Amino acid sequence: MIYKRSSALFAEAEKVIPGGVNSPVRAFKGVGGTPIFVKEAKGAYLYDEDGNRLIDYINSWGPMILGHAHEPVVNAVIEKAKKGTSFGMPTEIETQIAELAVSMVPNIDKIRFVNSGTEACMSAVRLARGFTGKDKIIKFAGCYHGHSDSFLIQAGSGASTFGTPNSPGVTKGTAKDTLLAKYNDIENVKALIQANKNEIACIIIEPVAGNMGCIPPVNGFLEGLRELCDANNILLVFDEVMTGFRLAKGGAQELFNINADIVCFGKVIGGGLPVGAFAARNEIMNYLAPLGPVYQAGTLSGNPLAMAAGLSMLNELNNDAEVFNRLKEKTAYLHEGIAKVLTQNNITHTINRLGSMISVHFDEEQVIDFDTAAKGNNEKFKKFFHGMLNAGVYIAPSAFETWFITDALSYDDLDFTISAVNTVSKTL
Ligand code: KE4
Repeated sequence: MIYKRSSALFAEAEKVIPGGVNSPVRAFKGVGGTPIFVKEAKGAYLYDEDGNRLIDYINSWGPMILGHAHEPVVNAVIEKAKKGTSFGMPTEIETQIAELAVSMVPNIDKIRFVNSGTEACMSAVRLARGFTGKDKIIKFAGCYHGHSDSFLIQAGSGASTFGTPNSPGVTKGTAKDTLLAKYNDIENVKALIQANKNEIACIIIEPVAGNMGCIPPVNGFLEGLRELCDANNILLVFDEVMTGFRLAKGGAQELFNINADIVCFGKVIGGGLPVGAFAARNEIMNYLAPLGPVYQAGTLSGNPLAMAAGLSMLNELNNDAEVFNRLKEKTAYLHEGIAKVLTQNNITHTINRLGSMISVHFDEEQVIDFDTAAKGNNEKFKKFFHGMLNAGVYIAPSAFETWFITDALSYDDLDFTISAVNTVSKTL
């Protein structure tokens, strides 16, 4: 594959945008080389600036679950744009998408729209702190909830596991209120709660982790968190920015039949436009301004253009009884095909999958948390990434990301992908 124009465009971008990108993961730092510039996309395919066609397994990191430029979504945006794009005043369409989301997702009475997953998770934590009157939060190593200060925390030194900033600009004062736990380790969570009695406002978790590769919860883990939260007056916050409207209509709450206290959304809910949201039962959501004391706001929150895209997307998913099964079956087919050819080529690997989320790890052992994900052979992953890219298949440019399956993928696309894995794995 030739990437001359992408390279030239990247050189120009670097002069006026930090690192040439508006979000770091796009810069290919995790795999080397220069990022691909996309010209346009349709269905399961990206068309880059050098005229290459790539089968897309990122789909804008999740939103394009029905494929790029999905007609009903595009038409809804075009029609809405003709009537104005934002007013900073209430519009009927906000109520329409809110009613639809509340009807699709269990255990929520109200929803507040924002402009990103970061904003949704940041606001959810503030609401949890305001509602409980407690300051500390528990997050999990390897889980990503956006770039709000409270989340940019790595494991603290020593047994205290108090957070320490993993980015300059995050203060020690902020970090001390973030406790870091191990994903899939309920005893570790229990110990943290014991060591911080009556100080923890919420536990925030990706119910299926997608930011250290795809890591499903082990049996009983989410149920254990629910019990610990109930016993200690702690709110359970599900960050469903990735899993929401992807694993099922009702997301992970429906799939695992577990009730979270606050649920965060992003990606799919916006149909490719900037939308995040957080939702809960009335008792909690009524704590939000202008009803209650917890402040949260946004100029473009609920703007009609983004709402038009999101409403169209949610309607498509809500009206198609088979879409989540099709996504699940396509992902299982891909899993089986990739596993078969990697095994035939004696490549040590493990594949994690749930619903339409999947990740390939060049790991000796099962990947169940950040530590085991970090043991993956990153050099092998880099070669794998570039080999697949040259074969015309675009996967996540990082070993710590998930592949996102779109319903626009045909079984021919999946077979093409499996064949590419077979060819590439002979070079690893
Ligand atoms: P945004 O602020 O990027 O819309 O959402 C933050 C976020 C929150 N929660 C989860 C579970 C997420 O996965 C994300 C964002 N995901 C990354 C991909 N792993 C977005 C890609 C990027 O940062 O450019």
